[in-house]
Amino acid sequence: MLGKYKAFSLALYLVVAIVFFSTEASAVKSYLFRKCEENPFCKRNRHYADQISSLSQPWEAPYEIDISTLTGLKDGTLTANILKITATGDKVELPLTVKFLKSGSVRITVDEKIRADGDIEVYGSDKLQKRRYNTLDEWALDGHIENAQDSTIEVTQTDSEISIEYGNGNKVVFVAKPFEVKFYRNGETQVILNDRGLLNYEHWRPKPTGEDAKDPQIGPYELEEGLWEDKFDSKTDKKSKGPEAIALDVTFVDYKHVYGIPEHADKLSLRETRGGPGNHEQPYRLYNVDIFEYETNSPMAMYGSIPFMQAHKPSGSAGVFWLNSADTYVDIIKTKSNDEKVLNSKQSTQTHWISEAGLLDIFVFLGDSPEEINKLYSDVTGFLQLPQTFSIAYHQCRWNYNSQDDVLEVNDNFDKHDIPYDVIWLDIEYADEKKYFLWNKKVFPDPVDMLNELDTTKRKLVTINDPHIKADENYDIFNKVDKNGLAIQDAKGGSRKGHCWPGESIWIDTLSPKARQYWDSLFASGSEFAGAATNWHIWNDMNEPSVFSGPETTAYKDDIHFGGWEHREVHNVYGLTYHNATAEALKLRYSNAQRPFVLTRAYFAGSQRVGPMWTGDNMAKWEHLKIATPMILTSGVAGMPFAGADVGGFFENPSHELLTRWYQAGAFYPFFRGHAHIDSKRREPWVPGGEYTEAISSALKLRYKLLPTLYTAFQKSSVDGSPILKPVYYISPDNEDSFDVDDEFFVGDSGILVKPITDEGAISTNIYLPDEEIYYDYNNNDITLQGAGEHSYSAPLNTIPIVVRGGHIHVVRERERRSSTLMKYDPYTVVIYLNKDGNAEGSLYADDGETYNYADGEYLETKFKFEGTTLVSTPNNGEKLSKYLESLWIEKVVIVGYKGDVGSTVQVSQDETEKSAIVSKEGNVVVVKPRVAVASEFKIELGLN
Ligand code: NBV
Repeated sequence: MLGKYKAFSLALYLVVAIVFFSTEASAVKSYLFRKCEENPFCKRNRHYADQISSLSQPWEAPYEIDISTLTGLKDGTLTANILKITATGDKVELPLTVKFLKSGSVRITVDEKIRADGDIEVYGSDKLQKRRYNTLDEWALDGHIENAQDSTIEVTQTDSEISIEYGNGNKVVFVAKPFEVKFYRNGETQVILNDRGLLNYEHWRPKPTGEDAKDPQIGPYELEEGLWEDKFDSKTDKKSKGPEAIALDVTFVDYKHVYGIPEHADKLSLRETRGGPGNHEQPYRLYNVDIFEYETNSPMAMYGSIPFMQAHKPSGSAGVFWLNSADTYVDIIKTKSNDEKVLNSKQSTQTHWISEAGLLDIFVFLGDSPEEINKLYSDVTGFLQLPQTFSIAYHQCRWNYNSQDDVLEVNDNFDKHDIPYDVIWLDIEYADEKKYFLWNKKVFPDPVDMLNELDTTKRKLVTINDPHIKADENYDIFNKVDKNGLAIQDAKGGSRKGHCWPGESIWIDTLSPKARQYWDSLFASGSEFAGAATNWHIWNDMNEPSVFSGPETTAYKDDIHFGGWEHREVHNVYGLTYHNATAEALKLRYSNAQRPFVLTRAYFAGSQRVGPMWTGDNMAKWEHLKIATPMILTSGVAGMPFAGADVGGFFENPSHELLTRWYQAGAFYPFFRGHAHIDSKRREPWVPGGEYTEAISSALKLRYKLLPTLYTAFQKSSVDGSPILKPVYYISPDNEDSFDVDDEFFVGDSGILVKPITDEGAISTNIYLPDEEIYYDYNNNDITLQGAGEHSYSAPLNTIPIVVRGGHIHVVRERERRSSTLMKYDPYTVVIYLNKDGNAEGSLYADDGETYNYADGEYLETKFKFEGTTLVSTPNNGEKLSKYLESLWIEKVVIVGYKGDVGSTVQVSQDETEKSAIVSKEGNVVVVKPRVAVASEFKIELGLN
């Protein structure tokens, strides 16, 4: 029986795959993905907004706080009821909870009483929860959130409003009628919720019966479309829980720029979405989908969703986190400065958030700088997991390396060409008929041997693992997942079947603890797949989830997950649950002796705790190279800084020049991987040859040299949530001209400013300097640039435009090795770029780059400060210093921009001993060879001899 069915399903799969994934036509299949007006919940809310904004008299939103229900402050929390007055005059109770967090943020949650009490009818399925999805905290939040102490909060209440002072200089006022929430910081209004009265909480009501039955609860500005059933692309979504969308407007007062809400292939400073020159017509959509051949400069949904937006203005920053994992659209309008409706008549940004289901759950963050907002957001959703050093080195991937011999040959070729790399990757073709956890033994006869062989040069292997499981009764994993109910279920209660790479498939439901336990067992050490190898890591792809035969290439919204949640409610967080399950399984495999590495394509808020993401299937086109920079910057702004884009472009074949320029940009991506489609030609770094390979090789060597600087930036991000690649406005928060610069970036706090070349044939560019500091040309330290504005920079093929801002110190390793692990014991060079006053500061963080021992205090952390003629290091190390950390030393100090004479020796003091060291000066660059340990304090004084 299955045999016949299999043949049919294979044929169908081939058709589906050809239609969706043919490389012939290279344009996004936009008809597959729903525009706002094709997605009824979005259409209803945009329509509501349009109607209200066209009213000639002021609009009074039908929501109010019933002040009599307000409870006293307890455990940093206030509660009250919001009442929604429906078209029929009924009052719907919407319990409001306001939490003040210890970190200084506010969380506002609005539930729906009748659903929370379970007093509703769910049509068509008895397996579903009646309440709105309320366990998203478990996935998206860090789990260690503490509420503020009541003594730090001051509540004042009148009949019409509740005013609360909290945190440092923050105040929030809840206006009772119509419901509105205003946030202030330092006396200025910052953020207003329901400023425009677009709050729309679709309450439960009985389904109107009969063919043409009208819903009596529909108000004058509301549409009835799609409340009870939703059809798209010949698929019908039986909306068992009826209408349940939520929407709210959020105004950022006096803010001209907003950022974040990845993932979109668009600019860093978000555009308006209601039309007009340079603007979008469609709202930004957050819905994890396997978008194929995506277009650039678009608000279309992509593989990941982080519903976090940051706003910045010279006097401060703000952030909003809309904690919701359902299909979501965000409209953005910037008011004109002469608009009389706008407060203070300055320019503000109005946003409108629309989600199909779930709770209304919103966090508001106020701060003085963008970094402060990153910290507040990460306090809630968690910090980046400090990665292993190898994972921030270079990764070599393609779809596919075809056999064990192929892998080992590529590995050897790197050595032959003297090019460093750390990880080789295997795509889906390694698996026997795409049955993950089973090797195709014909071409990979002895994978464990291959892993061991790679280990001799300290290289690692990553294999791909997708959430679809081939429906094949001879595949043990399928049987176990299917029979034990560990797959996503269809509305009828069986495993949801659909099509993906292996043909007919089912999808593991990683919301289920049992499914995760089973997943753990598949990665256990000693398993047939990878034996006891310790250099094996994982890549999670297709975890939106991608379902070729499903609506919008993903799962059906009325599918069911563990706990009785509809797929609709958890769609955007599913990818995180799968990514998390894989990373937890690897932790168990390695008994927590090494940090897991798992790359993901789909992600949500909180994924930063698990592992890196990449921007999916880009194309070998200049415009894709260009858009990768703002995409990676946005990811960092939204708390997911370990991000990268396929170097070279996934689809099609890059010219040698494009490949070279992409490696030069990629050398700075936090996640740095070359990757290519199965139909593309080989393009490993040595393939183009001549000047191209030379330039690629030197970009790769630069990456390896900078690993200590990057690792220091990663560590900082792991404790304060700051981006690894910083948008220019982070460095010049007062300079409005810099707020939309997104074609260059700073590397952590190193002062290194990179402007990748992204135009064909370009041999020079303009670097924008955001301030009046001295900047040094990284490629020729004798050249300086100064003055806010654009500076021309010559960049022939072998040159990456890089300048370094005076006043910063960064640390590098200069010995060239085959992989990052082989650099582990190498000495450091401290590089100092002096500012206008002749001073500079910086830091270095180091640990074993592999284990969690740093959490027990096994790390080095040193601050460097150069003033006038003296460099002082001040270690602030962890409590335990291993022999390894004590062995780390500095062989060279380079001081750029030093004006004085240095003589021939300098004084170096460390651990109460003094010695002299050799010094030399050429142009404005001083080089000292001090031989000092990193672990203890030292001082170097110039100009004494
Ligand atoms: O597994 C094959 C590819 C993979 O190479 C790519 O990186 C993913 O984004 N995968 C998508 C599936 C098919 C793409 C056409």
